[in-house]
Amino acid sequence: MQNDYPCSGVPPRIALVGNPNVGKSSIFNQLTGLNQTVGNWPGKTVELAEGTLVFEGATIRIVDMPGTYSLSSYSEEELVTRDFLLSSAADVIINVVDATALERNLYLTLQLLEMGLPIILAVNFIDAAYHKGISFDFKSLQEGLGVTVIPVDASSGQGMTELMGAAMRQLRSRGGSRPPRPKYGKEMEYLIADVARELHAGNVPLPDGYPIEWISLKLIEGDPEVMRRVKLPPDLLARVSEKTSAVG
Ligand SMILES: Nc1nc2c(ncn2[C@@H]2O[C@H](COP(=O)(O)OP(=O)(O)OP(=O)(O)O)[C@@H](O)[C@H]2O)c(=O)[nH]1
Ligand SMILES: [Mg+2]
Repeated sequence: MQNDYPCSGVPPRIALVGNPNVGKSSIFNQLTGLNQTVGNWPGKTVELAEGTLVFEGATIRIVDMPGTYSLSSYSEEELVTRDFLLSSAADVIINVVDATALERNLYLTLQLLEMGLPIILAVNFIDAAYHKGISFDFKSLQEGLGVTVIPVDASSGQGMTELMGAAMRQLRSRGGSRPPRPKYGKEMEYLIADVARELHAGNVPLPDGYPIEWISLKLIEGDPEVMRRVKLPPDLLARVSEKTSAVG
């Protein structure tokens, strides 16, 4: 099966997302070589490098995102990345993590999963990790997160074919195999569902592509950017604040 993608005619796009210095650009260079251009995301000052590669006969676009530790809305990089990902600009996300600092890197992974995005995990710096004597149970990691995990070494290019193979499988599933959202305690899950119900019942306009449960979670957290973009009628705002403060 080749060239069989959701938007026929437009090459699918894969975004490389991860903490600063985890090897996103190295993977980008390994995959795209010299086929690169640099552009700005509309209305923002952050530059995004885009390149193309041909894999299994299909043309694929790859975007190298700026490094970010989180997807809250406190820096331009975070906001650009978040907007880009939530606007469905990428068909698949390769979340690049540093194998020598896996636990710290997985904080961003959880945020991507919260957003309901189709991610696969590239565990980079695998050479450095093995050198340090760190070993991994990739099967448990994969099962625990519900995402495909591929060990890679961007300095040598090891694992790139496997990584692209996994990305292509995700592309071909047409969004049908999105990983599950992480679940919180019973009380929090109840609150998320409750706020989502209120948004739905109140016919509140939501930004395109933003999952309603994610919006609910962000409203509960008081995320300033989501509060700005989702215009809650005053009575609904009061009810949401009341629910939120009852738990917090
Ligand atoms: N040993 C080893 N070095 C790597 C690997 N991947 C990247 N590097 C090195 O790590 C450094 C950072 O890599 P980059 O590709 O620039 O990382 P980045 O994620 O694009 O960084 P930012 O764009 O600043 O967020 C470079 O010196 C790379 O050569 C790897 O798998 N193994
Ligand atoms: Mg980079």
